[in-house]
Parts: sequence; C-alpha cells; structure tokens
Amino acid sequence: MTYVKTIGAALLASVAMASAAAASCEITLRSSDTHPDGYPTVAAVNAMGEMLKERSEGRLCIEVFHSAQLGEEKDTIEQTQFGVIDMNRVSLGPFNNIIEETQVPSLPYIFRSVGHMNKVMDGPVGQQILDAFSDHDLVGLAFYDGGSRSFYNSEKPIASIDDLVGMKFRVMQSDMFVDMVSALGANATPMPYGEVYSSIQTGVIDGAENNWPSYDSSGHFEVAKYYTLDQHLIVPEVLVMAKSSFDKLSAEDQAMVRQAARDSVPVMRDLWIAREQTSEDRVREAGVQIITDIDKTPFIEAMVPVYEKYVTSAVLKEMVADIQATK
Ligand code: GTR
Repeated sequence: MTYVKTIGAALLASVAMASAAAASCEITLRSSDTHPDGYPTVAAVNAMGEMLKERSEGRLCIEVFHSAQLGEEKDTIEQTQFGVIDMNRVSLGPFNNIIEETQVPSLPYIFRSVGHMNKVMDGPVGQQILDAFSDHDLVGLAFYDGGSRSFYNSEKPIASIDDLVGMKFRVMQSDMFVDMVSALGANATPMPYGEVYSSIQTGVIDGAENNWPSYDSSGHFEVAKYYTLDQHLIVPEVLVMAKSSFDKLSAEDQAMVRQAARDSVPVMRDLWIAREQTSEDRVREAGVQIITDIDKTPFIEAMVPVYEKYVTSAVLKEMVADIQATK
C-alpha cells in the first residue's frame, strides 16, 4: 500500500512538474514535419527546442507535430505563410513553384556531392535563398540535409536511362520535377508524400524517388523493391518560420531562434549520416535489389532542357554559375 502510494505520489509529482514546465513556456512554437518521430529532421527540431528552452530559461519552447499530423507539405507551407503553423521543416521541392530561388539547389545534378551542397548552402548562395523567403511571409532559418534522391519502382531493375521510358513515377509537387522525369522519357505524377505507398501498391504509379532514410521510414521499399542509385537530386531541406509568428517575438528572442536553428544544423547532419547507414542496412536486409552500376552521363545530358526552361533570369543564372564554381 505504502509502495503504491509512493509511486502514485511520484507520478503525480512528475505530471505536475511536466505541466508546470509546459505552463512556464510563454510561447510554444508549433512546428510541422512529415516524417515520423525519431527521424533526423524531427530530432533536430526537437534539439533546437531544447536549446531554445534552456537559453530562454523556459520561456520559449517548440512542439514538433511529426508524421504529417498538421498536413502534407504543400498544405502546411500555405498554413505557415498564413501563420496558422509557426514553424515548418520541409524539402525545398514544394517551394519551387512559389519561390524561384529554391529551384536552383533543386536542379538535377547541380551538386557534385552532399559535401558540395553543404558548402554552397552554408555560403552566400544559401543565404540568398534564406533571404528570399521573406517576400513570401516566411523567415528562412536553416538548411538541413536530404542526402541524394534516386528512383525506386515495383516493376524491374533500372540499369540505364532507356529502362525508364514509359514508366510512371511520383514526384514532389514541383513543376520542375515533372519536367525532369519527362526529360528522362518517363511520366511524372506530382502527389503528396503520404499517398505514395498506396499508389505504388495499387499500381497507380510504378515508383517514386527519394533518399535512403525516406525510402526506409515510409516503407516504400516494401512495395518498390528495385532501387537504382542514379542520384539525380540532392535537394536541401529547410526550416522556416511564419513571418507573423517571428514578428511577434522581441528582437532578442528572434536572434535566439535564429541561433538555435543554426546550432541544430550540426546535430541534424550527424543524425543524418548515421541514419543513412542504418536505413541502407535495413532495406538491404529486407531483400531490396540495389542497382549501383549505372552510367549517370546520359541522365546528366538529358537535363539540359530542364536547365534551359528554369534557369532563365540573370539572378538564377548567376546562382548556378556560383554553385558550379564552388569547389
Ligand atoms: C523526403 C523529405 C520530405 C519530403 C519527402 C517527399 O526526403 O525529407 O520533406 O519532401 O521526401 O518526397 O515528399
């Protein structure tokens, strides 16, 4: 009895402490993520929240709504622009149709490696893109890693560009990605991430494209067992804040939010590298057929019309030239 009472009292005390802690947050920023709890992007924003809480002595907190609880990326972007959602961690892909600067790091084969992407996004081109969000009711806080994206499908091993002809792939909701897939001789269907699994399963599409961690955590590998490492995209991910939510903060708190976001980047990168490996191991163990021996040259050459169509303004041309010149 005494034991039960003690446990009960301890439980009550911890609940009271937890709600006191929550109550002491003057501001709780609601942040959206399509990925499940524990995914590197979710963990990084949680880490940012812990930093913020500690540095503000418990005044500023972040609550991450993972697993698309607040909606699919395209919709949550609009909600963030309206200030209904305070923060959002998304791929740059769904921003392509809204903010033209985001098209540049989303161009196929623009980066030679993830290291090249990080160097560019940590430098002036990255800053230019973060600044571009401010004309769209958003504040660009930081970039996260998204590895490289490759095609997977349920039908057959793709060993060359010719194998793609006539196949149907889901892409993120970006016109540029539709053109990218068309330029490869295949057909693209833009659709929300959450619909991809059942669409492959029911044969609405043959496959999709993504990085190791997403291929794994979404379970797409269960229904699309052929993964070809053509690595056509290295699209950075971005953490943005609603301008209206940001404007409500004092200048000091704004600086604290920006700094905590920046400080969450190395946390994210470490988690990402580890997760890429565990995801690769997991899908390999599940018996997925991985095609690594693929000549990327025809893929790269096929992208010329995509660059011609999207890199039109002087600003974008200069950004592309800067990226290509970054060693
Ligand atoms: C993931 C990315 C998500 C989402 C998803 C998709 O790699 O982290 O933000 O964009 O891909 O394909 O929709």
